[in-house]
Amino acid sequence: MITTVSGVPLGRHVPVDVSHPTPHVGQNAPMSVAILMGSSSDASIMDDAVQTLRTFDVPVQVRVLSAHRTPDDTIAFARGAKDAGVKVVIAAAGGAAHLAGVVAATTPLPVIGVPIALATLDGLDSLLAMVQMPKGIPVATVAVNGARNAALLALRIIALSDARVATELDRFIAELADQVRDMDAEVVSRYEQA
Ligand code: RP5
Repeated sequence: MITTVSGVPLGRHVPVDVSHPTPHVGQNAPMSVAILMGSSSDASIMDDAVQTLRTFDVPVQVRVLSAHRTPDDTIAFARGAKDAGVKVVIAAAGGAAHLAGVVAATTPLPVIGVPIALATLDGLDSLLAMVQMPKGIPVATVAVNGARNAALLALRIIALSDARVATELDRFIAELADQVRDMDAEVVSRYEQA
């Protein structure tokens, strides 16, 4: 049961250790989601995805794999991901962000791209590089720095074949709605008094 969704805001900033190439979460468990990023500098954004998936008790593997700096490692990982038990890949990169496209080209798994905003161009470059994939090889691109939605989309995919995750997602969505109703009540009350 997810008691932390409303109690602890998803996205609290816990550093992600991406310095070691082996998974540090669910090491002996079957993998469900692989979170790839082009650099450890992306981890501060992608931590939100890691924490979201952990909140739902979905095993996560986090790796730094660069399409241009470690292309062989990236392709090797992508080619083996399905047999390794990965169900969904989340790929985050900034700039000429081809990581998600390269991964999607080398695995049949669904790939969710997270465009990372760098200091120049505010992430528009990353967004266009991911979202404008030519037809044939899809990357489901979320918003710039949209790590949490990437995780939630991955959870929706997993929920198609995992009743527990489906139930937890339903509860999460209901809690989101309750939070907005609370906001509504507070704002209505504030302006009624004014
Ligand atoms: C991309 O280049 C990475 O995904 C990162 O967003 C960006 C900058 O990388 P660093 O120079 O910080 O390693 O490949």
